[in-house]
Amino acid sequence: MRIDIKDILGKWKEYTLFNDMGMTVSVLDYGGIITEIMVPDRNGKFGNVVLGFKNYTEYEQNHSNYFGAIIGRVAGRIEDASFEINNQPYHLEANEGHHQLHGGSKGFHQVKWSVTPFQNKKAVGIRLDHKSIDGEGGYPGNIDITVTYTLTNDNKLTLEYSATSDKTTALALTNHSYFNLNGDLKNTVENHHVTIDSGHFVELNQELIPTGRLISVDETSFDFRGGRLLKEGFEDVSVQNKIAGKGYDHYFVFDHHLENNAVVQESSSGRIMTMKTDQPGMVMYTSNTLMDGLELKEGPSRRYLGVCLETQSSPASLHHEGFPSVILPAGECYQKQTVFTFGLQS
Ligand code: G6D
Repeated sequence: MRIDIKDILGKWKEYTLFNDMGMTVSVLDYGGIITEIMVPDRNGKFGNVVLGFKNYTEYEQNHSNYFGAIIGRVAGRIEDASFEINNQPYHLEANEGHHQLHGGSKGFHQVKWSVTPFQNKKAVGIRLDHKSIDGEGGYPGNIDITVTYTLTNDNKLTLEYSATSDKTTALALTNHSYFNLNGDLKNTVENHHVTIDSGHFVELNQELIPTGRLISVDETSFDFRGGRLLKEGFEDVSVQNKIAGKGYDHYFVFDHHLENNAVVQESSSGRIMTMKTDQPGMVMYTSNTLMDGLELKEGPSRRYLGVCLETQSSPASLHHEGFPSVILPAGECYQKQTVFTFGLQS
């Protein structure tokens, strides 16, 4: 196990974590961006299973896809870029129409995090720290945030998020990696077989804003409890698939009935990725609006090239009852964990 550190563009650092099995995870201090994850296929050939730019300056110049980045203060869309806490209204920066997406332009995806590498007998990783000041982006509270990426020899990548605020505020942190288990962008994720332990998802309106309704997945292309190919939601599209741009961009509420909250498999490579989290749900986004022609590490971008599993609570809770809350009371500790495990199908 080891950590290599590279200077990037004279202003950032990239930390590459190596375990003893050959798996590597590379992360920038800028945005906490995961730039590469190398895992083997069934023939032992290592390939990169996340989307990332070839030219790193693009991470700063083109935020619109949030490749690999830490997202916050609140991941997802906040309707009308506003909310109330204890009858106190807060007006945020509206960076998508009159709504806020992914914490606004001052979101955590564009922060240079303070990084501390660590290593012990069982693990190698980095701790990323950032202080978000009261009023930043319109949010209340001075918040100290720590995100930890840990790699172990069982090919698990553990993402841990902790934070405390001196005022009651809204917080929903996640990571916005786009996974593609084909490896090296050989194909889109249409052929990915996905299982999600969820019986309900959040209905969206035409602006991708939650309507306040939870919809049963029964008899729909959103029922992943028995597993299904992602392309079924790209072709035989329901109204909700159409609203998302002929795919998925929806929050799934976990039932916690299955061993894993989600499983992604790709048959030609034999790769499998399981995801376990203590979060109440996740947004699955299938890069429906990923534009063509961006220069990624292994080739040009195109639609459906990656699938994001953005574990989080739901910002719909700021405007509707019955959704997993994003409110963090003053002085309470926000503590969340998501584990991605990479392996081969038996
Ligand atoms: C689109 O609606 C989607 C978001 O969910 C995603 O995070 C973003 O692209 C990258 O806006």
